[in-house]
Amino acid sequence: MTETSSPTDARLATFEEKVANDQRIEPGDWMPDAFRKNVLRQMSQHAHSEVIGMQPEGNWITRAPSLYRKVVLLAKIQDEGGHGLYLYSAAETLGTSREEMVQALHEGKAKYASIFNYPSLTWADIGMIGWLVDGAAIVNQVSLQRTSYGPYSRAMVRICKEESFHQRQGYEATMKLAQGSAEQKAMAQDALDRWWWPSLMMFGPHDAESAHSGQSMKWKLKRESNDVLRQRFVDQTVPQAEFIGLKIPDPDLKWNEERGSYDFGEIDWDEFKRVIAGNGPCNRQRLQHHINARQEGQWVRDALRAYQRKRRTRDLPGDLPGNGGQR
Ligand code: FAQ
Repeated sequence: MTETSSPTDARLATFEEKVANDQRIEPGDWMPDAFRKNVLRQMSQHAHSEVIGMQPEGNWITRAPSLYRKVVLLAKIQDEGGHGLYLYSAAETLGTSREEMVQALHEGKAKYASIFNYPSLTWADIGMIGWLVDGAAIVNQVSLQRTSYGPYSRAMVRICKEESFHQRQGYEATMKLAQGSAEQKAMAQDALDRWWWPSLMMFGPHDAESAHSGQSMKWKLKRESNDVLRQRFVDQTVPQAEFIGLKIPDPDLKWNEERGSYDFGEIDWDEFKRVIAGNGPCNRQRLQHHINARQEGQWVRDALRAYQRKRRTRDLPGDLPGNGGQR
């Protein structure tokens, strides 16, 4: 440290060195406020997405076409709830409680992924959510396994394992429809037509328009840019659609030999902006459902708190056997 440098300079230097050396920033480490704010913003958005994302799929649990499909769907939706919990817990290490994050969601101050503001109209939409939405989520999350904030990175490792199963079950369900009757194939194509473009929007605005990307990439919070990840998703998904005989709804989609990638059409950014501003087809319904569920579950949280208070005052009807009186 030079004579003129402050303790903050030294802590900043340590932080930057860790990032440069690909070490993880841990909750007890000093970090710039802007870093803390940005990680929290992204993680809370991610956690809310996992939880709100349960709604369009939950819509089909009672109408799944077979017991097998119902069991798979139930397991998948429970996984998504679990992902939300890992992410809220990881985000809480930054000093903001889950209550505060949920409050911000309900007040419209925190976002969640735009895709979940679209309705799931037919059973084929459930296949599409697994194949395309989880497919897009994995492309992003594989890269986030190396994010610089330790708890986020570790949560991602676990989440990615489960998302792979989600993508595969969605693709398999879609494949079955595509191989079925003419009506079933048409239903799958209709769902692909409706979910394709919103899936591309999941990756966020173009890099040049992305407010946070520059700084997030410098901090290695984001490892790859929105456009790079979107292109990877297109390149891996187009052959999957061809394999099952479905057509991607994009007249500009074309293999580019020189780039070794697909060229594809422009996203309707006005639609994207409308949806993230709260005016998509289901925004109000999704948020209201979450608010209602939260209110209906209040008694459970109250009962847990009352139990915790009792434990603290040791005013319980007896100890658990064999624990030496420890609670
Ligand atoms: N939707 O500067 P950027 C899943 C906002 S999990 C809504 O580029 P950033 C599992 C952005 O927040 C899916 N808002 O932002 C599942 C910012 O606004 P703010 C969720 C969006 O953060 C499957 C503004 O636009 N995954 O699907 C969207 O650098 C099936 C400017 O954008 C994650 O959240 C959008 N699509 O990059 C569950 C992954 N895009 O905050 C159930 C983690 C952008 O300043 C069923 N997140 N915005 O008010 C990320 O990787 C990043 O946050 C991006 C956006 C890439 C989403």
